[in-house]
Amino acid sequence: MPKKDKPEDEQSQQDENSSVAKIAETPTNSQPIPVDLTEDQANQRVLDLRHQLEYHNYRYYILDDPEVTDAEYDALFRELKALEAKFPELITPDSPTQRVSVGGVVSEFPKVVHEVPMLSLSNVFSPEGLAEWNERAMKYLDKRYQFEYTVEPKIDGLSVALLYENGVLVRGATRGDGITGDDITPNLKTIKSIPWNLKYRDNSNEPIPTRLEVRGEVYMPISAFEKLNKELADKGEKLFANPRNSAAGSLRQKDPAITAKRPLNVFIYTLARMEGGPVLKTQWEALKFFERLGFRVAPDIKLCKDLHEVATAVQNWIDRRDKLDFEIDGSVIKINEFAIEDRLGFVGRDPRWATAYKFPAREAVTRLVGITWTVRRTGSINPLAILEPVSIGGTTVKSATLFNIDMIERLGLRINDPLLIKRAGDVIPNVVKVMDERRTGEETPIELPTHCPSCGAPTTRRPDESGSNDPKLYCTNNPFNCPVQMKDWIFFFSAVRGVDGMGERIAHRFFDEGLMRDLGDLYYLDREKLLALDRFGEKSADKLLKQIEDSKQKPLSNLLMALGIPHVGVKSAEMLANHFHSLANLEAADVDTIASIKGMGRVAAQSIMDFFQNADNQAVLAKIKAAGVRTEDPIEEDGGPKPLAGKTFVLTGNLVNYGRKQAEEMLKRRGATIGSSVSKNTDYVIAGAEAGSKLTKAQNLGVNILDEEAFTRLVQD
Ligand code: 3BA
Repeated sequence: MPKKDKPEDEQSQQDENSSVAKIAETPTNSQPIPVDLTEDQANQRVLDLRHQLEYHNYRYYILDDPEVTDAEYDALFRELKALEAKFPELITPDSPTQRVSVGGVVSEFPKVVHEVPMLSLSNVFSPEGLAEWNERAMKYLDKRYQFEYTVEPKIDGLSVALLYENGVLVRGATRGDGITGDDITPNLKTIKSIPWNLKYRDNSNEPIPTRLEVRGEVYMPISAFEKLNKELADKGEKLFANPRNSAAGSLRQKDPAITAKRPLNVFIYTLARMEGGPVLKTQWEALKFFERLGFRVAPDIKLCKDLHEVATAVQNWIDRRDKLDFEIDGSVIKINEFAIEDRLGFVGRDPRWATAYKFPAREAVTRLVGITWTVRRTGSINPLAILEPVSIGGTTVKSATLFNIDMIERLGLRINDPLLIKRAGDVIPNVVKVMDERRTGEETPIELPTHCPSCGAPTTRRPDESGSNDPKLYCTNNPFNCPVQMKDWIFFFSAVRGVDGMGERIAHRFFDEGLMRDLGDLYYLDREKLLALDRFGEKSADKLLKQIEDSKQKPLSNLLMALGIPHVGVKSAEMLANHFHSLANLEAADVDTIASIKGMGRVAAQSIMDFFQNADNQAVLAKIKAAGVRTEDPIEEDGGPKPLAGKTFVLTGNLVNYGRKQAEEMLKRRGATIGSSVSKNTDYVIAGAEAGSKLTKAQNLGVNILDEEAFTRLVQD
């Protein structure tokens, strides 16, 4: 077993069990049961499965570091259940199927014995499975009985029990093995949504229960989990694999002050017992009661009249899964009436009156076949993990994002590594972690490209422009010398300009076929040449040319954005357009003027200067202008004429009759641009009393200098 950063006692506990090491080599060998299995063979397999399940339970519940996916665990569990059903004489009281949980509880928290055991839930995986569960419950009672059901989201967190005496929270505990849990009252008290004192939120005078135990799920919102991992990464600390693990890790802190800093939350979903409160007859009433008492209950829980409504409600949760800020791994269906629950009772550890409809797994383990390095328009060279194809929830996954080279290093990634992959929604999957225990010894290091895969220039490593700490690999060539950078830039430019017909493949093709060398060529595409291209029909050619023609009239901010100037995003493109009104004004501006625009940094200003001073870019811009592309916005008319349009003014010293801001406003209203420092691009300096170095600089550069009297004449009309 690989040594993990776990305390001594946990580690030795693992090593003592020699079967663990054996299991670890083949963690998920779940198999269909052969029909002609002898009892002897079945017994062998049952023992093997129990060892495996026990081990994985320990990894999951105690170490919070599972080695198999939930789906793989479920498969083993189902195989054991099926074998025990076929050979009931093999069932032993200590089988994982007979117990709530297995494995010792490793902790120094005080123990709590749950007076009402915390049970578990049976699983179904399909509408048919759900119908079978329903059938079994019906059979157990009276077939003609019409059930009502509640449908809840199944939060992927940790079950906890909260005990209130006379409305005061006196104890909070983990589920543990269902019989005994940990007393983590101080930690649970740090969770803002757990009330310390109960009161009726509708101001009812009903008595507060003298004794009340509710149970629910503690979880970490996905957004908070991502933020936490980012902070841990910045500090170079070990990351949590998923929100559930990070919630578990946060709850298990010995120091509640640490728990308090973790954004945990809770949903309450079941009543364990109550004394001195109202008589509640159904799960629905219980949920409403929880809300009245100030507990947090999951949103959109449905009360359903029949199985058809249940199926619809479940499907709703499947559809919403990717839009929620909490992870759900299924939906929980409960028979509403408590009276029926009591009559149904339990099978082993599972109540007959409830089941979990598990959603398709979104995780799978597969191998890293290789890395492809993709060059983007900014010159960044990004890794994409090429995977041995694996099916996740019905979709074949062949690749995963790695974001940046830092991720490769942080994961300790090697070629051939067994990886845990997670796919959420339609987005391209993520690598969660390396399954260290499944390494075979055939893993080889990943070599970062020393040269650009597109142009062969040396690569360099630096933080990306977002200002994050993540280093990226960059090509040292500019796009005019690096084909893939230019192709991606052409695609980006066209996309921002709204030329939808210019997809990534077409953009690359036009470049490869010599129709475009740079962005400027977009406006010079020749219809005949387009038609000469293989598989390019008249219809698509005309549509494309029309889109390009239409795009010429887009506002200045769109053009600035589309140019892809480093550090210029949508917001700054708009600020630049508002301030300068024309490309020509911006091109003529000096770095100080640009930097002095509110919200514009010096780094961005310098980047803009560099962009416009580059001769290759100037040639592209010349083509764009010559094509009749709109490069100015009409100045917002506030009535007055704009005699100072295109002129840059710098103010220095104190004016007697005007405040500084007031003077600037008067100039701006007449179309002037205000700069913060003097350069050769400054048209006029307004010098008041006690003017300092700016005046000297203006004199040295030969910039026109106006005194207050001249200023007054300028702004008179
Ligand atoms: N409802 C988990 N068990 C749940 C009360 C029963 C139950 C759950 C549930 C047994 C969820 C098993 C552990 C346990 C409290 C036992 C839910 C969720 N209902 N909505 C039917 O959202 N994860 N889990 N927890 N007692």
